Amino acid sequence: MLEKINSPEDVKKLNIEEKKQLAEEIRKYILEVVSENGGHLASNLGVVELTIALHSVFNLPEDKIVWDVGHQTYVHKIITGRREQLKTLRKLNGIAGFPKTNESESDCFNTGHSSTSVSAALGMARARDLKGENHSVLAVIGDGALTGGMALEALNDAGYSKERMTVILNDNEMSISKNIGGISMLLSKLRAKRSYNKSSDAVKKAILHIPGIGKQIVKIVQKVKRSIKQLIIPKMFFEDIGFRYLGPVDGHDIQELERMLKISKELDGPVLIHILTKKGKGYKIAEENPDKFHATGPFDLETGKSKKEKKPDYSKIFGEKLIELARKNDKIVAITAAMKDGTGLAKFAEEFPNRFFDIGIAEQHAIGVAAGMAKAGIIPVVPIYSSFYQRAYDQVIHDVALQNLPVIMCVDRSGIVGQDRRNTSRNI
Ligand SMILES: Cc1ncc(C[n+]2csc(CCOP(=O)(O)OP(=O)(O)O)c2C)c(N)n1
Repeated sequence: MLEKINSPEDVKKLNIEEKKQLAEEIRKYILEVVSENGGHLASNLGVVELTIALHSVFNLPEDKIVWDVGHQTYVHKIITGRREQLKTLRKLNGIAGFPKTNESESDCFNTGHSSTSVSAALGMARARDLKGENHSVLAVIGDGALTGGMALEALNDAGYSKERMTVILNDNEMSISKNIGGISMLLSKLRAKRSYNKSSDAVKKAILHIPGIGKQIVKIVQKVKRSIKQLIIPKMFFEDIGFRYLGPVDGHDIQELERMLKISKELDGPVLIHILTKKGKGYKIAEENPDKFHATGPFDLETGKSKKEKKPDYSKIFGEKLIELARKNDKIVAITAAMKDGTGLAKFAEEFPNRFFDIGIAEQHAIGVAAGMAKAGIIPVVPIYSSFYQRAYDQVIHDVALQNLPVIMCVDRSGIVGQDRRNTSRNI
């Protein structure tokens, strides 16, 4: 079936069973390409059904979808006429691993750095209204990216301004490693709502079968249920800041996703659809190790083992040296902006759990916190990829340098990372 998919129109023609089969074929194809070339695997396997549903309900390029980070757009690229090009992923002059406006008119906005999608989508929705146009605008953002300050600033603005737009929150409980923090706690409470609704539906069905009094009991139970629900389910954060909240929805159920997307299309004002997905879905080895398969080099499909022997790299050597220093000096702490593995801090986190802080995808906050700790006599070490350090330039200058504070800033990947072209300049 995949061979016949050359544009979103071809997806729209399929019935639900065919779409399910297409989902399986897309997974198989992505696995073939990524195991051969390397690339972002687990996040793409997690959004197959979502992407099929989006292209079934919306019409690109007229409608706009902004993908946060953009590492999960392989499925979108396959559906929007770039199936064969995907085979050139991570090759010289090959297809980009992220959305690129100069690659396809279906990519409406370049992304790479996290947490930008809601701002961009809100901007596009505002422009649409100013120009008297009528298309839909969506942002697809992960629960990890939602920990970034820019995303929260955007929700704040969007909820208040009542612009017609849809935010799809793709909640797989993972950033690159396990997502942590207050937002992640909030989402787990909202997820509980799904199991609560499911179990109460089952109870309702059972009671209705009691002859004679079934309906009456259900009515009483529903009244009690509403008051219990108020206690169990937290006040809806998203509703309180101005969004219509839909969900949580099973993010692997194409029909249910399409239903929700169609509802959101009809609603005025900002809507947030909370979908639950599994990172690595359909490939057991990635489901069990979503962090390892977030981004990977070429690997063996049967065993999941890397095809290239991994030599010690700068991040690993940095991590080992930091442990050595930390053993001698208990003032040393490590801070990461959701990049524990990438920056070589995983072993440090194991050995010094109380001196390790994953503060979410929030580089600016990482430096702010480090400045506070340094002021109070602690020695914070903050490794961040060079590209993402851009986020924290103001804090580096304003909070650290101008106060002459001893924060140890380490710049990881401070060279050309050829294969993983994320920046907007063509060859980086
Ligand atoms: C500013 C910034 N910091 C760090 C990263 C590295 N990074 C890429 S994806 C990712 C996790 C994203 O998690 P989530 O948004 O939940 O998406 P998922 O991969 O789980 O679908 C991180 C930390 C980034 N892209 N941008």
